[in-house]
Amino acid sequence: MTTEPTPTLATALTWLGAARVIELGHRLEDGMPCSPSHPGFKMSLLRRHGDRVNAEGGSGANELIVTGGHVGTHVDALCHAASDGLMYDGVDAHSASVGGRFTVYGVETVAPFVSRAVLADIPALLGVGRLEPAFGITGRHLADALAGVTVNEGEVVLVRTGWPQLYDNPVAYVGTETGVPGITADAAVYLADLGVRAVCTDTIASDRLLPGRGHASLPAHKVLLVDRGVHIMEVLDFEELATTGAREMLFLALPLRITGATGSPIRPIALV
Ligand code: UVW
Repeated sequence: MTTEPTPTLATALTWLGAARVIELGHRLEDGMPCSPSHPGFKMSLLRRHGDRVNAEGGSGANELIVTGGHVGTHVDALCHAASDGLMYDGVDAHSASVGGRFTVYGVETVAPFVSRAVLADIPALLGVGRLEPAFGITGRHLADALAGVTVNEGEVVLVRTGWPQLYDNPVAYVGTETGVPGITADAAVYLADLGVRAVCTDTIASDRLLPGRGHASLPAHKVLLVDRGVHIMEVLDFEELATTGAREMLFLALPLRITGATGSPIRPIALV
């Protein structure tokens, strides 16, 4: 018996047939930008070729990698944020962390992201190359940027600021003193009301960061992760995607299944 693909699968297959694969993330490497809230990335070869050589002349090299779970292009699990000691759905944050890991909402419970995504290109909307430091993206900006594009429940919204243009200058990109553009609490409510599963941004913290305030105040994180159960992906890069003019795409990002962790590196791609 043959079965017809579901409309969703048929759409995906059509996209795959015409696909251009666009990387939406950054490489993990020493010296990359890192939020002051997280331990940075460090990699070192532990065993080099020639350290141990077998009878046939063969050898294996390997490395030690040390990194925070929220370094580089990553996804936030729902246990990453709490407000007044409570996580999403009123789960008590203290009792949900046992033996150095979370027993509820750990990143291992986050299913792969394989869905349609839409791009809200805010610099294109405003006719600028990239947003100014500390620029606050509102729900109105998002509605205007997404005009004419349907957003369905369970999909993903990519919010572009143009900030990856500064990625090679970690101090400017992290923006502790100068601020970083990002979504306001108002924008977060707008996105959650769309029913999306995740919001992806191209900045270090997704939230708008005010000058001199560091990464301490993250109101959009509270709205999305704690109040509404919407995942956040950060440190993506939509610069190449923006040049294609695509406003919708097939989006894939797979978290590592690290038991009880609050976040995980991902490799997000768009098929357009
Ligand atoms: C920051 O780096 C502030 O982002 P998050 O902690 O949400 O991963």
